[in-house]
Amino acid sequence: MAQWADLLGRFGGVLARPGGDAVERGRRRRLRQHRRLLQAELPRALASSEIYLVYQPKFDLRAGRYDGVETLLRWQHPSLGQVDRGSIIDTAEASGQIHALSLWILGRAIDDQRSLLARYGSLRFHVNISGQSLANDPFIDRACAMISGASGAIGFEITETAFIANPPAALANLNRLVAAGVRLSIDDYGSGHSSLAYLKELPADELKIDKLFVSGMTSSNRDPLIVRSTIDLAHALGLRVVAEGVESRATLALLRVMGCDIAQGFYISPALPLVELERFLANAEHLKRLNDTDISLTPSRAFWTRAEVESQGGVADVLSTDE
Ligand code: G
Ligand code: MN
Repeated sequence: MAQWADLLGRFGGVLARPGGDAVERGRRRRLRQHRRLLQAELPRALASSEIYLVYQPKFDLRAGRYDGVETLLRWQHPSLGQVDRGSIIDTAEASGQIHALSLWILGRAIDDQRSLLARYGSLRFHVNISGQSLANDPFIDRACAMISGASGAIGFEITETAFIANPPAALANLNRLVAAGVRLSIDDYGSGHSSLAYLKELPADELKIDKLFVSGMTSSNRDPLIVRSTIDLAHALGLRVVAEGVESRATLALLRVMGCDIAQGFYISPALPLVELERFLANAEHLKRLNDTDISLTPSRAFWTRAEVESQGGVADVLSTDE
């Protein structure tokens, strides 16, 4: 009897879920090994050209021209292939390398911005910054010094993690960045990483609506209502609105009618290496395509309620485009 109780105690979990825990343990072990590998290789990869930056254009819907670019990190590993951006950031955060990585990204972005100065000097370069770095005074000192030497405007995209560790310290640092000319964007708004509480506190200039709500906007009944209300809320608070994940002409047209300020997404352009970004910016056909508002949608149509949208059978019905 004692033996049986002992066995149950030791193997009860496994008996209850045959194989389940072993599978989960295996998955976690592989994840840890993967992270350890990335962690060990990060410094080498930064010094080589395995890690590089790409830039996704942000299009100003009112002015009809490009407003800036978002800087995104890529790691083409020789044996692992393209490493997921989230894993790179998680690894750098867990191993104390995040400040060095963010400063490397900022430095590279400033260099690339300078190389575009002659033709595209007005483009603001936006960089994603971890909440850990925002709470770190030496990081902020270094970032402000670098930004004071930049040839153009810089923006930081941040999420609520900016506030988690030490809210007063983070706020003081954000205000220092703003004083240094940095525009702050609240990233991934609505996806669970940002909340209304942060809208009240952050000295931000811009709100980025998560692609979760934007990419399906013309095929969903609720998403367009959420997007429109968020645009109104942001405007009431004096924030500019960026919609990310714009994947179609119909979505761009709808956002324009709703008064959205800036659009970003595959329909405008995917993130591009610097040389391709330059080629994209110089191509007048793209600007023509993005400014083509020849779409049958009347402004009043942007102010539906859920009941109206549902009774019309969805937003797609009131949009007619020749995509
Ligand atoms: O949340 P953040 O702004 O960091 O996300 C940027 C990511 O979104 C990049 O990895 C980029 O490749 C991806 N992305 C950019 N444009 C689009 C788009 O139009 N649709 C989708 N699904 N993803 C996009
Ligand atoms: Mn971002």
